Amino acid sequence: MADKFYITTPIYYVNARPHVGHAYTTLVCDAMARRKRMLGVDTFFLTGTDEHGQKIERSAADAGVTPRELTDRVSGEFRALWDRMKISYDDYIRTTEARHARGVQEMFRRIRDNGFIYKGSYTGQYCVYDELYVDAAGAGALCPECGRPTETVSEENYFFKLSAFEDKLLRLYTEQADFIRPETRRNEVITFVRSGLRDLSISRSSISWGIPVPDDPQHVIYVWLDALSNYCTALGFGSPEPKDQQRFARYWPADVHMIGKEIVRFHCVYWPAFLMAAKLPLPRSIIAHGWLLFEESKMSKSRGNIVHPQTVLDVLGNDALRYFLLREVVFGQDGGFSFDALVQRYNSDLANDLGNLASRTLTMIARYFRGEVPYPSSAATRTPADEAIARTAQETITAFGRLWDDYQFSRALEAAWGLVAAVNKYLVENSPWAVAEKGDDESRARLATILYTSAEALRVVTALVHPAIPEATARIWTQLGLGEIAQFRLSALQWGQLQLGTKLGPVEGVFPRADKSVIERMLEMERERSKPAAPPADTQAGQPATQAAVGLAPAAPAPTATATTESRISIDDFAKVEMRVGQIKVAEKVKGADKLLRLEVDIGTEVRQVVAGIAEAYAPETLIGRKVVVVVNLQARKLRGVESNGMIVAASVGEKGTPVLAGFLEDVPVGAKLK
Ligand code: ME8
Repeated sequence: MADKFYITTPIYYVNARPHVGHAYTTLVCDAMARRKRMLGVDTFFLTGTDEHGQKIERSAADAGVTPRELTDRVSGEFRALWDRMKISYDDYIRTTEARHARGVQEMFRRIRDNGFIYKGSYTGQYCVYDELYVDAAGAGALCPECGRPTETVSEENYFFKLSAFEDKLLRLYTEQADFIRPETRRNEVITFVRSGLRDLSISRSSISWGIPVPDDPQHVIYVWLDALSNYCTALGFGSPEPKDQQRFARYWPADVHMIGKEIVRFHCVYWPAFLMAAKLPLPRSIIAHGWLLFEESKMSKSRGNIVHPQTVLDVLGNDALRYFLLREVVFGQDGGFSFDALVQRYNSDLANDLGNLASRTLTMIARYFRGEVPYPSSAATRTPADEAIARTAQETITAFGRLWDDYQFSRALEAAWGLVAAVNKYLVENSPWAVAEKGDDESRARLATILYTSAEALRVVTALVHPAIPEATARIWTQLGLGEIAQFRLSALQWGQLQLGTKLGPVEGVFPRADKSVIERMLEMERERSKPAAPPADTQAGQPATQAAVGLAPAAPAPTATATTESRISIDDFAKVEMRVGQIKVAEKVKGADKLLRLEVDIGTEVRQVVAGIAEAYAPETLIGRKVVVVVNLQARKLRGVESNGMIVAASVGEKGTPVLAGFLEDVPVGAKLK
């Protein structure tokens, strides 16, 4: 087993207040860190806030405060929330700290001294929302990541020779197969890198809210180079202090960078390239999880559909939020958040299943054995039902570890609850309350065995799920008379360790049942907490674009007026056109055709090859993963010898009919029908 474990969350932007999406990433990391510590692994868990860049500078200006005031306030809010959620972080880095600036400058210097930085001039599009340079798009073009309008940047910059790392990165993804997980993300990254990497601008001279470039303070360092370096600077990278250097040497490279799927490119392409250029070891793995959706779209400030974790904490508590998210969301995939589902899970799994197991087992030991764990009867008199629980518990220990280590948190918890259900059934079938009525010696021995078996199974489950629901399990552990759960070594866990005669602590319920009114209460609290949802200022609204199609034919000229009444079609005519949401998996130029791209588009039921006349407006690599509208019931045609099975819908803008792909502001499932 590795002797150290270093895990990080993304550092969160301070332009928005924390929501359940941020809490999800952080609590997953916290749960992983807790299990590692329980296994005796020297663990370092880092989180923090990302405070520089144009986006933050503007948010502060909009709020009428200085960037420093904004960052102090919001960073403090994130930290207070993590403290309330008992997040066991070992350090909290802020990119506005001096220790960070020093480390980032050292990173820049190393990359420069190794010959990977040069000065050049950049004119192109920049998405302030994603803090991303966007390739191959003209003035006013929309960001391929978020769909917001980009801004033209024209300045002298420092450039990073990203193009020099294409082969090295591809080799990394092949040789270190679990560098990027899950597999779908890995494939996207490989396709992106294979389609060619351009050098990257890594400084800005038109903004000042950032870390100055060493020896050239007119420039500030690109916010993503600044932000990514936090994973090193927090450990002490760039510090002259021996103790910082030792910490860096001890924990770097990171074992897990946990991120949401939208920042994969920064972590899996830019970050390893920066590290290679600085001649630093690479992280062991980057794990990208899916999004939490609320009312079916990605929970985010700009959509105004966030849930504040505080609401759930106020009403149902920390463990309820943690358990729900770890159990309900299939890790790696998008998952919906709803108050109904939260309360249902809480009541069925926590209040009913685990809560009942704990309270009846402990109450009966208190009542029938004066609060001391009883002696089970000799092996010869144990029943197959007793043995089955022991076996299930032992199997659950193994299965839980295997699933958890494979990031299948939901299935690991399901396995643990399988044991809970088995013991609850065992209790019903063996009715210790009825056995207790009898009072003869044999019945007394039987009662002891049943209650020992349930208490031991309860101990096993409690230890296993402590990283997921730390507070209630700590209380159950104390009630079992076992002291501090954090001191327990999970690596030693096996059936039969509960010592006979262990004196129980005071018994109390851990999960009071929630009635239906709590849903309304939480919704009301959310209404109070959320400001009225104004449409985001930076969406595409008002684009002077008319719908046209690009696909089989080059972009059609933009119509000058909408159809007259006479030429309108019936709804039945329209219904003949079948349009679906597709996701681009592969994009490449068609040889010998300047305007055409060959796309492979997942339309839910199959992956289609479509040839689209959008090559002059979109670089292929910017399209991977993008969701588009596909006309799926057109007859197949060949263009330049390549078969096209459908058409991608786009607006045709301006005199030249520049195509702008139709898309969605909300996240929509692949295959969804348009009507
Ligand atoms: O991207 N569902 O910061 P950020 C699940 N500063 N997770 C979500 C989520 C959702 N709806 N919304 C946010 C940045 N997250 C950069 C990172 S790292 C060097 C710099 C989580 O405030 C998820 O982990 O936009 C996502 O990657 C992160 O918050 C983005 O936070």
